[in-house]
Amino acid sequence: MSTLAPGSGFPTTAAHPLDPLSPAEIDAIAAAVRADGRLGGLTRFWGATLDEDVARRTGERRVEVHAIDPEAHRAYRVTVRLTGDDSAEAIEWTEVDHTRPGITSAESRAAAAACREDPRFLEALAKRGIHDASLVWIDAETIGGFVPEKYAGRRLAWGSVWYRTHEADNGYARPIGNLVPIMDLETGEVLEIEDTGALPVPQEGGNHRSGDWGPDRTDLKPLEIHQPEGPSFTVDGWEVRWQKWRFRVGFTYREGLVLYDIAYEDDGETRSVLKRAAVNEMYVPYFDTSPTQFRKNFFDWGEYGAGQMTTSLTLGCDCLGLIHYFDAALLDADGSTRLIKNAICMHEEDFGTLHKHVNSRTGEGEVRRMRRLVVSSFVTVANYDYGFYWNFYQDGSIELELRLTGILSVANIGDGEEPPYGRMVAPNVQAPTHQHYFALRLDTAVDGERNRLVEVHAEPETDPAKNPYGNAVKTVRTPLTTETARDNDPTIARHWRIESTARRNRYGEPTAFRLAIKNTTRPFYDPESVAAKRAPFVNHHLWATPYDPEQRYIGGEYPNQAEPGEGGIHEWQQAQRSIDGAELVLWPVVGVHHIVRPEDWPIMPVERAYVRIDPDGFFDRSPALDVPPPKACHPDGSSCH
Ligand SMILES: [Cu+2]
Repeated sequence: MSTLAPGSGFPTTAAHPLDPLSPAEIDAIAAAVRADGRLGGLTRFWGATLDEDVARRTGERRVEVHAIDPEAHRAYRVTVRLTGDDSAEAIEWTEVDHTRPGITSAESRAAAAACREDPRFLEALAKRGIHDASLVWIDAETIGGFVPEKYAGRRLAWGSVWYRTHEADNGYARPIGNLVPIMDLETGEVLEIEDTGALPVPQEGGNHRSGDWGPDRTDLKPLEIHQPEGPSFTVDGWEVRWQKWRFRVGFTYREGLVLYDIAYEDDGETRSVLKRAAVNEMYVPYFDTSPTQFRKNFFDWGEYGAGQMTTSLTLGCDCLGLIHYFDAALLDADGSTRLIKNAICMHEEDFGTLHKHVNSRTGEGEVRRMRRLVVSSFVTVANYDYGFYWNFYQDGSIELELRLTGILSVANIGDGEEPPYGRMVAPNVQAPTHQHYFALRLDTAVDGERNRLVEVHAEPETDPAKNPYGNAVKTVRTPLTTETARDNDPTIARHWRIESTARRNRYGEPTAFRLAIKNTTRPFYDPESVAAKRAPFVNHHLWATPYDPEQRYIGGEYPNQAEPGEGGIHEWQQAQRSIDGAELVLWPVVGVHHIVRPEDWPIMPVERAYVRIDPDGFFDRSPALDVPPPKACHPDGSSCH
């Protein structure tokens, strides 16, 4: 059973400078930008994002908006000041390269519509036996690194093409191979159609509704969550308190769910841990050279926007129990305000054993059950669905759980052919091997604004005098004092400590949290490839920089159609600034190398990846010793609840 907790919806009080933009504010922002008069009627907007640095320093709410004027082939980054009472004024216009802002939903739709009317495209469909273009989907895909010379300077996309046998059919199960339209997103022109030969259109459907693959199983009994006394969390506007944790929830156009000012209430004292936490970028390269696949490498946040693609969660399905939902508001491509109902879900979960010990001499046992608070949202990037779960635990730890599900991005393949760089998932359908990289941004604040980064690993004691039995293994701590990029190595227990510069624990050590990246991979492609040049940040698993309000996105401000290698953290780090006792920003990069399984089809069971942020000498002992025993625990251990 699931119930809506009181206060769900869009918090109506804009009480804090970091609160997400409200629908009324977004209305005012769009009106202020349009009032200037320099933009044409077809202008598209790419996001409205609060200037968090100004908001934090001065309390003033300034917003950055991108406006793309397709008729003038111009784009602007407009700074808008919210002046209170839901009014706004545009105070600064900076022209930016019109090819560079991310692709808007309006552009995607217009490009698809243009294809459906293009005689060359219709002819190519007809060659494949498709005569109703209304059943064809065309997704506008970013083209970075593959802009044809003759179209330099144009705002472009290439199209992936999908077929449905009827309106309700899953198009992502029927890829149309060897057919790629190249589209100008401003003029609406289909510049050319690449047709490298018709392949058989996949015949097997990939729908996944109840009953599509036979009757549903019938032996599943109800499992219900009851919270008769209400949730253990409290919510005030966008601020949350739960089990000594407190933080603010936020939402941005580009990064989606953001958390601010994560702190722990320790014996009446509020101790800061993280100033800001978000998934900053996603990069997904594919490893197939076929004509419809070789361009596939996407910055899903910087080239589209996580907020833009965040989907509404549904009560009782995504989350169980007593649920608090936060709505989110967005500036849509056409300048209207879009409210995403239930964009962020918050609920508690039982998470098994917190700690346990049985005294086998006396038979006395102590066990505590772990509860966690889960703050989550889902982003649907065309076929794929990504879940972002920030888990807070009673033992002082924080975890980001990444969940990958949805529909694989597949390719059409000829009869009897074997995919050289993928797996077959259905007749004439192969799923290319690919990777998912999630780059986090963590602005650290462990017991104060200034932190130190220390790398830790295990190594054998090499001094024979100290190691008479050969069993000595040292834990080596290496301070990282200059901005850097490090690689994970679980075989030597490598992890990182985020140390306070202001506080020590009772052993004299700096108080700290430990960062561990539980899932990693590395790029395998040629260093000269487009993917390698476009996303150098995936070459390492942890980047560390000093805070700079201008350095917000690990892959650069505008990865769309960027010159490969232009912008981003590898450029910032050339300055080799000190991070010793700095306002530290950490950028963990979590990679998943996805060798597809037939069982990932037609809809992929959730795959998980993790980042852990655990207290490491932040407390003097376990902070969970005051968690009470379960209420009804039978002495024979037969049932606890
Ligand atoms: Cu995948």
